[in-house]
Amino acid sequence: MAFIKTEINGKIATLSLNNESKLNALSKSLIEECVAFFKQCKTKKVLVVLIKAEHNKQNVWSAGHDINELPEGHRDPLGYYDPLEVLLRKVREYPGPVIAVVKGGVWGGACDLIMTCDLVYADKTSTFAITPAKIGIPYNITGILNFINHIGLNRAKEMFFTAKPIDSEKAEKWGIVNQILETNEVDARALEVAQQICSNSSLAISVIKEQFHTLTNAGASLPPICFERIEGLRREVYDSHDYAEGILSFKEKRKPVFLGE
Ligand code: YXS
Repeated sequence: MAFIKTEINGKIATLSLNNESKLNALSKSLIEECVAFFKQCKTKKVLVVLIKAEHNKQNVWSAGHDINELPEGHRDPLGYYDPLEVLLRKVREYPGPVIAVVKGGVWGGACDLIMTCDLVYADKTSTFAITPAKIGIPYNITGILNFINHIGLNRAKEMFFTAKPIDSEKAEKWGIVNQILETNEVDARALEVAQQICSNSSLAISVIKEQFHTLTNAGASLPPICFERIEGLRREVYDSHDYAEGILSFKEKRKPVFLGE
């Protein structure tokens, strides 16, 4: 594997993001390797998957969706088959707990990934930011619902509207993470929890995980006209000047000049 490191040890597997030159950005190639590994874990009846990231000098756990792979306009950047959305569904659907082990900055779609994991253990240097507004991107329904379900409406709005990182202390208070620990304690704590889980019934756990997922989505019925209006609004954004400018400014390493159109 070129973009992830993997290990399977009995009922516990470890997947480590390893895309150093792009700060572990969630590129299509990296996600294809993650999806293949989840399939391997299922075949080998792994119950718990730990998701970590190889350290880089910028201390970034993951810089989120690979911006270079976003369409440059006139196409939904976060459609159902977008690699990021495929990865989030793999985590949600895996028949066992997926535990994120976080050290450093978590950006954009990687923050959605963390919020999709079943448990999160992080160190004091960890920060969490969801940044579509900073890049001019229309986030999608499942992603926004994920944040609302996790941290509530006002906090989700603050994260989306400011696009600013939330520090580890606030992340623990808001329930983004289960526990904040010293950097040299995070891995051991996550492994301890994984081992505790593996001492229980894997069948009961996989059914309970499915129940959690079904129940958190139970109230989210959306009349077709509302869905269509949201998709129309999102198209206005990804057809806009600001969307193209957000991506171009990142590539040109300059501040974006948004016009609100
Ligand atoms: O210029 P080189 O080739 O050295 O590459 C640079 C960056 O271009 C690259 N890189 C990325 N490449 C693709 N996709 C990314 N998301 C990405 N982020 C970084 O990594 C090399 C080093 O980055 P650099 O020089 O900026 O490092 P830094 O220490 O000055 O700053 C670190 C960050 C993380 C603060 C900075 O790289 C940054 O702000 N990255 C973008 C974080 C972000 O907003 N991610 C959201 C991506 S879009 C997404 O996830 C969703 C679709 S949404 O936007 O809706 O949330």
